[in-house]
Amino acid sequence: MHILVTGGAGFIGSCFTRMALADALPGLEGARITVLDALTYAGTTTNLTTVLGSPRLRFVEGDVLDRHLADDLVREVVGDPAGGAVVHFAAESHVDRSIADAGAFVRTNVLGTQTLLDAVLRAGRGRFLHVSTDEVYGPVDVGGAAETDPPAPTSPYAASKAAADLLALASFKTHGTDVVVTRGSNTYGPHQFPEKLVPLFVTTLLDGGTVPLYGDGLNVRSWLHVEDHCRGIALALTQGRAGEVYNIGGGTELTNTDLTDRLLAATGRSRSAVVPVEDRKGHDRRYAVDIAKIARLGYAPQVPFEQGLASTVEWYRTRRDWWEPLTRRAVAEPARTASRRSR
Ligand code: NAD
Ligand code: TDX
Repeated sequence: MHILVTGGAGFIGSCFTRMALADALPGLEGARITVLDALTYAGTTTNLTTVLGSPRLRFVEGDVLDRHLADDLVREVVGDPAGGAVVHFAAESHVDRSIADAGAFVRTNVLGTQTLLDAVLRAGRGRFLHVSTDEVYGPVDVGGAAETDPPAPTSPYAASKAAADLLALASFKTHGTDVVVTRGSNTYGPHQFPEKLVPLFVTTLLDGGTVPLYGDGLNVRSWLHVEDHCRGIALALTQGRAGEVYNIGGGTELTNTDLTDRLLAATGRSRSAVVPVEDRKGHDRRYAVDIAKIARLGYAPQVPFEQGLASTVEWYRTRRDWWEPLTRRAVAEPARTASRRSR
């Protein structure tokens, strides 16, 4: 199989690429991967250093909004004699940035997804897996959102992802495109850009700084290790039914305060390192998904949270070479979102 992985230089897409090339994703053994990534502030080829020499990997720097490039790459992967597919990770992914400026979110997440769907339609075959998020359901008071629950997104980020989900499903219903959508929970692990809670707090605490806890700290998130997320995506890609949505969760629900306490313990810092700050605008209280549907395909999270968090903290402790250049860059150009980067 030949897979076009958009956003393959980012956090989850690069994990998917590394795992696929290590034959660690059941059903995708031997797959060839073409990564398409614009190398925005969130993408770096250093996430692919260990696999860049693989004869099964090709890296293409480019934008999912580039219709001609999308046509060429999609045609190439679906024309592979072993079959081809698109796994679409590329997105603007940080909620706070979408609150500050939603434009890049609409361009990449909505128009970019439609550009790829059009390319698949023109190619006439090939599965399109859209990597979406539990945030499209909006806040969930009790229990877990089921795939049949209607989208009710709150933030501009979540609204752009919900729009992309609906466009992907519309392509299935209208044109019969072979579309599958996954909706994953908050994902953590190595190689995550230090702006999301876990990597921001870990790197700041390791540096002796203070971390900003929004509002009362009691918002609840459900945590999913990045390798479990990738295994779920691979399962939906190989076993999922066309036109269907699959939630992917990790099962560990924590308030932000609980999670922060664990990160303080893991980095040897005290509560005085936590600064309560003004709440995020429109801050969703709780996300949670019901994973019964993908469990019926054989999915179960494999990484125990304590183990996954400990190894993630250890990764950041030992990989300053990875994150220090990124944090320096972010300090120099904080508001830059969709701009190109040199490698
Ligand atoms: P990320 O921000 O780490 O990576 C995004 C990647 O997409 C980067 O490599 C970036 O350079 C690339 N990109 C951005 N705009 C592009 C464009 N116009 N053309 C080509 N490439 C572009 O994101 P992530 O955390 O790895 O998330 C990947 C996907 O998973 C996203 O679609 C996100 O919505 C979804 N998701 C993320 C989480 C999470 O907790 N991180 C949870 C559920 C779903
Ligand atoms: O500095 C912070 N302080 C803080 O209290 C940050 C960055 C976050 N928070 C809170 C807000 C959330 O309740 O921590 C929680 C997690 O925040 P983020 O890491 O920004 O994640 P979230 O907003 O929940 O969204 C994430 O999960 C779903 C990803 O960013 C999305 O890409 C994914 O779709």
